[in-house]
Amino acid sequence: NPAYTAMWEKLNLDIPAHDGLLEVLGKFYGDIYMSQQGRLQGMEYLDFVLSEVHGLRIQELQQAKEQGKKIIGTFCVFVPEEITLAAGAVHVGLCSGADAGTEEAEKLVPRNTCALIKSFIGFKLARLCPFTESCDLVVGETTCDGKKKAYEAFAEHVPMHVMEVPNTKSDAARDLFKTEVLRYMQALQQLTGTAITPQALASGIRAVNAKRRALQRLSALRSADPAPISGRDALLINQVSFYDDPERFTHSINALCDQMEERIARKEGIAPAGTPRLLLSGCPMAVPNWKLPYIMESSGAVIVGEESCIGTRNTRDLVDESQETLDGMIDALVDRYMKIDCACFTPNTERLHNVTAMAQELKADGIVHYALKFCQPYAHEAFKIEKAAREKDIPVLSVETDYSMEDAEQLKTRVEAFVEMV
Ligand code: BJ8
Repeated sequence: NPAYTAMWEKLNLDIPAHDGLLEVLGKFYGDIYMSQQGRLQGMEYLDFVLSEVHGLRIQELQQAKEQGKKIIGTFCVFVPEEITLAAGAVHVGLCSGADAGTEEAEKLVPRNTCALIKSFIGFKLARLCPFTESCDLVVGETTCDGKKKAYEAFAEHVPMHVMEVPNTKSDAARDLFKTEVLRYMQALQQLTGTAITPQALASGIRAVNAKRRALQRLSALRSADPAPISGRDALLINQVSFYDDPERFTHSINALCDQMEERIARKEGIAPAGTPRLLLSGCPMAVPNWKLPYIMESSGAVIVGEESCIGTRNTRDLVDESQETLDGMIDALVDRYMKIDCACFTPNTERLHNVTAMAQELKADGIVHYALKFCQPYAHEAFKIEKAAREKDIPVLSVETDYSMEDAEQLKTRVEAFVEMV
């Protein structure tokens, strides 16, 4: 499409390298997604969104910019989308799930940095990501050491605002986070020239709650046996939730859930009843990081949930909608965000409860814990998750990997052995 090429040129992408990326991505998607039998019809919408992720969606962002809207890029579910929407801006997730520009990235961050961080830096330095190039502001956060130090280097390449996210859940930590939410509001008001009103924030809260409710509904329907949807498709839905228009997305996911309900009533599924059911837990899997889910589902299992930020960690809690004043809404928002059980917190015992409860609700036969190589917070918590799950007789397979395909065979062997055992 020549219009897209012109748009990508305007965004200063490396056109030949970007064409190559789209080709690889298209093939990868075909192998992993289009090869599935008995997919829900509603997934066509997701196929379309994904095929147009660097096309139509970027065109929409450019149109929004022409209308004076600002585009905000984020890497973490601690950055409140409600506030972004209240300022009339567009909120997109930027963290990337593929190796790109690694050599360049390693000039900015140490080699033993997780693949997710190297990827977002690599995508920027190699001029491959039209989302990053569309951003008027990129918002980082002080979560893990890798990210917070990487943002110092990244700030030399993109306009950045960094939110301080505390490491504990004390009262002082909550106060700090509230200050940071207010500071983010101020930064946005300055950038957009829009004052955030109680009405606008209430509407932002309602829109994001509605999106989270649709994803909660989807998550709950996956407790059915046979599983109504594959883990790959559910992961894709969660991935797309980070860059699609929130209202359109919510509408489409609710329609998909209607289809899932009909399918469940007919006792049909994506895999036969009795297929081993696994819960995937750990680091976020940004698009197009589908390696491990694909390996799991081609080893005779079906994934029934994602305990991750691209999954239930981002959707489990809602913001109280009963507040009427701006300050009341901000407090409600802070309370909701302080419930996030990210491994960057110490202690983070609520996650142990949340993972095992989720495995039980979804009738999972086992948990696959996934940590990216060099990710300290999740590698540490793998031990705790194993112990907490063992106490409930839930088997755990702990996996450490990255975005390369080099370990695919070895992973498959381990996953197959685990699936036979559960
Ligand atoms: S709330 S999980 S999105 S910080 S994988 S970059 S932790 S070294 S991503 Fe996260 Fe927010 Fe927490 Fe969620 Fe560091 Fe680990 Fe890399 Fe990670």
